[in-house]
Amino acid sequence: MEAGTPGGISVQDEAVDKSNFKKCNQIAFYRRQKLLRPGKSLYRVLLDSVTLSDENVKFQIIHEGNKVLLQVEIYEIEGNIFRLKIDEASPLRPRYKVPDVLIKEPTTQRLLISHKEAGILVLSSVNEDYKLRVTANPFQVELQSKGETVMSVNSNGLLYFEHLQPPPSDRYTQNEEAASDSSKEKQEDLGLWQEKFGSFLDIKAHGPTSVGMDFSLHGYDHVYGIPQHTETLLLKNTSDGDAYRLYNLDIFGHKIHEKIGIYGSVPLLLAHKPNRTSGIFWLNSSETLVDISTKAVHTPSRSAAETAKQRAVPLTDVRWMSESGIIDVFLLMGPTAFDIFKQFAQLTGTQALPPLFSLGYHQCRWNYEDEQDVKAVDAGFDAHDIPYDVIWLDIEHTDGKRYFTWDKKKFQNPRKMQEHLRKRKRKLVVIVDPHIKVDPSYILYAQAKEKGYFVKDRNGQDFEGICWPGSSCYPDFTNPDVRKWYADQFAFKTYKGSTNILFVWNDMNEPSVFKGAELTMQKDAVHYNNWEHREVHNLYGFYQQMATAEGLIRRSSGKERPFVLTRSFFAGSQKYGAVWTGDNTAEWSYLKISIPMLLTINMAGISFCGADVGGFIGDPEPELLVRWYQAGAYQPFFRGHSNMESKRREPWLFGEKNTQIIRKAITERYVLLPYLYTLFYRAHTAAEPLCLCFSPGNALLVHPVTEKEAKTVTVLFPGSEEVRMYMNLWEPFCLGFVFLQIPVFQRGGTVIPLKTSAGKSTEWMIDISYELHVALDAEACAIGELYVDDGHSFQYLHKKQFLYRKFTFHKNILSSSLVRLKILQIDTNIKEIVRKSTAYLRDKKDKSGDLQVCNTWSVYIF
Ligand code: NBV
Repeated sequence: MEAGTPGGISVQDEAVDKSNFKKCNQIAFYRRQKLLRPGKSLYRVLLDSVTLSDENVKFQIIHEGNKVLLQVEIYEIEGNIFRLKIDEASPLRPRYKVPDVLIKEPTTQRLLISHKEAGILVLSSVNEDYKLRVTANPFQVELQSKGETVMSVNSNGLLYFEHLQPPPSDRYTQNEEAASDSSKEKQEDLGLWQEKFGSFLDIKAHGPTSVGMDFSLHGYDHVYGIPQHTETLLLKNTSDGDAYRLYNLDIFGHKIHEKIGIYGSVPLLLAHKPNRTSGIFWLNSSETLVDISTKAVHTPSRSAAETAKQRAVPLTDVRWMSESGIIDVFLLMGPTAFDIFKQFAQLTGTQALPPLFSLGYHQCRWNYEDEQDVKAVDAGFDAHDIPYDVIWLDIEHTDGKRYFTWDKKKFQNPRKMQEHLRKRKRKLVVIVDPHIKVDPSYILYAQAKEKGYFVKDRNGQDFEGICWPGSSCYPDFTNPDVRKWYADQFAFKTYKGSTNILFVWNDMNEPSVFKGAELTMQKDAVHYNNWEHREVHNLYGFYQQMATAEGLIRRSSGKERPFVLTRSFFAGSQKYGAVWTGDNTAEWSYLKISIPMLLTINMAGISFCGADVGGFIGDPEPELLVRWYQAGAYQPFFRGHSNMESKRREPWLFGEKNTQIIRKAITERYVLLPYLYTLFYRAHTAAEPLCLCFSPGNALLVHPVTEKEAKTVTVLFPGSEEVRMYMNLWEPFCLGFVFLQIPVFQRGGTVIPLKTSAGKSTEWMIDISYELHVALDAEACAIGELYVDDGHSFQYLHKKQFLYRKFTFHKNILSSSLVRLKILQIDTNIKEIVRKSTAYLRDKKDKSGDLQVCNTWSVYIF
């Protein structure tokens, strides 16, 4: 992937060299686990060992083959969640248990043992709604809700647990000469104590440590989640190919419809059937593979007469396999999809409330060259009357890729440049990658080296890898002291040339290591408390974003909300900011796949996500760029970005017609911000994901156009029929039916708050009035809400300084009730709008009889 350029490294081989990355069968723990086929499990419960406490039920299970004992703990957690933990009963050394992802130790409820005989143990939840039926031989757990089996655990006998062993004395690594060729080959094939991939050798100091388990989801044939893959929303059957891989990797030029993991992972899978949604959260940060297989099972007939009518019920088997750690799995029982989102947020936290500016449009490029370039691009937006909030600087703004510094020739006076932007009510985002240039005169390197803050290699030396600055070391963000030190680097007096309009972008934090195995860090590198990189790999980016967000909060003495974009993420990353889908390509298929990819990330708790508008790699044709703006305008994080080798693509470079459509798309976004911000408030406080059913929130249904020269688009309204709409990109017009540029619908029964017009940026819009869009349902009613605060501080939290109003339209009157008020001025404005809207609607009714009612979706002209 890399080629030399002066001062560092540059990339640009657009095709992925697939041989750099493993296929499933090149992963040793996967091969080992796959030797275990579905069948009767060799694990048996020792019923005598069962103990019950307020907190949990514990018992031991024994492997009939190797006689190793495992300790099982079952917890019921408040809010319809069950937790199953399995660890070795007496491990040689402690195994890794993922810290810092759960926001607190979950509150447990006492389980009751309602039955214990004949090899069966039945545990009941306090309210008796749920029962866990534990079968002793073989060990299996069935989770029932009011008599209905929802999920079963280990019913295919795939519980797999490699216990820690001392290294065998005749291990061929120690006695290579003596080992026979065939035993060498066998060992290598199983990859127990070492594993080769190309020229890379992973030495496993603690030997094989893999864990796995199967779950059967009864009645389900729709499963979702486990980002990040370039795949469809509905997860596919993996029986005939690769498993879904959760291993954060930097795959430049990644292809679509592949199951290899890219950049970030959230090990949460959701299963949906008509009356129930369930979730499996597999809390493990080592490399993980997920096999999915859906089949139809025939339910046993109750009587001979029924035989002919045997019902085929779907069943989805999900097999999780991780390289290391323990089994720590949360079974989220819903029963609704919204309950699942709440349950996951109860464990891992909700979306941080972003500063309002970050919901505006972001203009990025690798790279905006210098101060003049930044000013010119900024001025271009005003000259072309296009709103935008943030301009971004990529790696070239630094002094030789030393983050927290500036290239002194190109950015002679970064503060002055920021003051210029500040006057224009705009912000700056700069990139801060994790790798640190090996250079004793670079203060960051010197300090971290001296304090011992870098990740170590297996020999105890600082791990060195190649990245943009050349030879680089990697801060060990898993260490709380390192995170604190890193956060301190963002203090205004330490980060020279930074001001409070500067925010941060964390890239390359999988971590990306050119020339490393699969272009990432060696698994045998060593972190804080002696944990190997293999244990924490998927957490590296999560921790860097955590430390960065903390730094931005601290530089404002705890007053201001941070904005941090990260490429790599894990469960819980929503607490620290936004994520994006990485290096996509300027092709129609990438625009199309970005939609299910973003919906999947949303389902996994991270609402603030987006894809590079236009496609990062290559040059989009104008129609694609325009369509991408139209889609991006309705996605939570909205940033145009392009690669170093792509042609410039500021929105006004494609002729007046295209500029006009892009202007319209961005302007619509700004007009919609009150609604979007309210949705973020809901995500933040009530864990409601921003985008579901292609819709931001539940009031709008957006159907982005992802096809070239689209003339029609078929829209499937939730719970309703398909409708074909006619499209015209260049000239929206009406002909009996609605003709649109892109279809955006408002659900009947909703009120959405908007601004009456856009401004140059969010800060320019403070005084622009609000407007309410009311779409009535069949009963001529509608409801909605609006959240407003100062848009940047934590005062909404500490001093409850915000406005939250609910709107109701009923019996021809639009009324609004105050949920919370502290911002008087805005509220007077809102009350006035409500009064005027009611008068308007009454007037309309008087003139034309009944108000127009729309019981499904009304068209919101875009
Ligand atoms: O820092 C340069 C790029 C960045 O523009 C892009 O958004 C990241 O995903 N970065 C990757 C590193 C180089 C990619 C070839």
